[in-house]
Amino acid sequence: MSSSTAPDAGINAEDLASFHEHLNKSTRVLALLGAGLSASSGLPTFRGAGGLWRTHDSVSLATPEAFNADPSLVWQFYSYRRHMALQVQPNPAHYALAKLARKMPGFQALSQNVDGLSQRTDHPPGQLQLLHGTLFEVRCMDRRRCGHSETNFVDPIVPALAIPTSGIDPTSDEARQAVSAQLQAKQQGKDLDISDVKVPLASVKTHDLPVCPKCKQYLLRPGVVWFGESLPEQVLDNVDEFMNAGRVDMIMVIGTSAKVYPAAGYIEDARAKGARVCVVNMDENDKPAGGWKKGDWFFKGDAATLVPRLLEPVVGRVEP
Ligand code: BJW
Repeated sequence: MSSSTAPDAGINAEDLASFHEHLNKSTRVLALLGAGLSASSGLPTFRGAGGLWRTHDSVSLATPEAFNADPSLVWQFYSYRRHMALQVQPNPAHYALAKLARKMPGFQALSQNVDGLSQRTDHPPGQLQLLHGTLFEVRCMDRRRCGHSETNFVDPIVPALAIPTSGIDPTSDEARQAVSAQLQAKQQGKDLDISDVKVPLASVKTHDLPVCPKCKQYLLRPGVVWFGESLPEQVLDNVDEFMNAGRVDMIMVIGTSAKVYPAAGYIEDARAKGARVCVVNMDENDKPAGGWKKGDWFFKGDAATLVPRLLEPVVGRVEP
């Protein structure tokens, strides 16, 4: 494995040259995308430092069991994430990948991200496989009989799930004595950060949660893939079709811990089709499950900085 570190000092010139030489010869390329791609846009990742929502491990809220046990808590988690995703912007890596898709018909991005940022670039939808769904589709809990699903960008999706701002009177004693960022935000009428356990969380009654407009009986739920659930059939078919269509030149593994399956398994599937593996990550411990192989690249650092530089020979300059 070649490895490049210290993005501030620039990418190791030899690694960059060998990556560019291979990219220039490539026609069939995959990119497996994870939460680290959107980190510098301002969205938290799942595991590690940003992975705690209040006292809850984010992964533990992403299950049907968590939703069934406490739909209000899980909806508050997803409503917060929908709100956050709508506040932030795609970063240069999202744009560079979209440009690669437009320049290279044999490129497919396999995204585990549900934040909708890639879709807000002009990434062709046919070259973006949303493995874990999207925050901006919601569907009826009764999938089998009702089956309703809809695209929904309404924020908040129902009034009870609004992110509290509750401005306080700036002339009050409370305001004058405010020292914490939370209180100052409150003064200015800014969103409170309900991912912080120190900020009180309103109790939302189940009957105030979004209800299916079709059957009017069951709750709506976020259109994402939770643990134990199957990935969207059409998406799985699209990936299989790509894998079975011939040799794969390269798979770029960008900002993912590559711990969740079947997504992580696509790295070895691509290798089996001849692909060289290029990992872009802040953490060198987040390597592919099968370990490093000869010919792999590891570029350490922020995806938003590295990906545009890696793709520059094909996509040109993408300005930050
Ligand atoms: C940066 C950076 C910067 C930070 N720049 N980098 C085979 C073996 C074992 C288990 C299984 C298996 N097959 C299936 C399973 C079970 C299970 C599974 O994988 N379990 C594992 C935990 C072992 N899989 C499933 O249940 C899947 N369903 C399925 O397979 O159905 C059939 C079946 C069921 C049951 C048994 C067998 C078969 C469904 C998986 C759904 C995952 N859903 C989630 C939630 C989506 C909704 C939501 O967003 O809330 O998807 S979980 C969560 O993890 C989310 C993510 O997409 C996914 C991956 O996380 P990601 O993106 O990698 O984030 P992080 O935080 O882990 O990593 C961020 C990385 O970025 C880090 O490496 C940082 O260093 C890096 N980074 N800043 C570059 N600026």
